[in-house]
Amino acid sequence: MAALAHDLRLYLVTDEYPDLLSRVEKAIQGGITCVQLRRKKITDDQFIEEALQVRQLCRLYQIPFAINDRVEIARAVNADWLHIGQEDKGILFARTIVGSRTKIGVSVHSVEEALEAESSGADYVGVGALFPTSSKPDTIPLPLDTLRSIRKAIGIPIVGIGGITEENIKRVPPDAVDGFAIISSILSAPDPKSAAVRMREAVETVLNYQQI
Ligand code: TZP
Ligand code: MG
Repeated sequence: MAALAHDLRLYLVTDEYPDLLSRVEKAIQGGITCVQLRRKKITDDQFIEEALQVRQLCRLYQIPFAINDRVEIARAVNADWLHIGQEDKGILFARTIVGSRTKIGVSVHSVEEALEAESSGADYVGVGALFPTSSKPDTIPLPLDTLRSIRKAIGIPIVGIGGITEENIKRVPPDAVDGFAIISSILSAPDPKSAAVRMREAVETVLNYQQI
């Protein structure tokens, strides 16, 4: 748990951005602690090609590599982690495909979903959206109290996601999360490396504050 929680601290999630690979590499150089390949609009063949490239980068810089949604591809490319949502096939199916060595994360929005994910064998959960975000316009921000309640209800690590910026990250309740998952605050920055450096500092400030 401690090692996983450490790897979850600054979790880069991808989206449709030009020059994605180079942005991801700069973000890694700036201090993100893991990468999730999340591409909703490309075919499986295109996804596999990109997955192999991102995997190579992650191996080079020795950080975990996660795949969003596409369970069979996660297994085929030997991803370190698989991340699934409530709308995807369930965790039991996913576990059957990827086996026990791949860690599985599940997006949850309530205590009930968090308890269900934990009892089904999830290794961590993503909770959000914490703040409004244009990266996933259909998502509704959760009350921060829900995040607190999820923290009390489960023992596996929690990653906060959704609209997180250097400014609003300070509003996340102390002790409620182990890490922060971010798309746009890093990938849409003119310089993803310096954005990641600043975001890593902000993340460490929040997470270290929790331990005092
Ligand atoms: N799930 C909940 S919010 C979100 C996802 C994938 C989008 C996060 O992106 P951003 O740009 O960091 O708000
Ligand atoms: Mg999904």
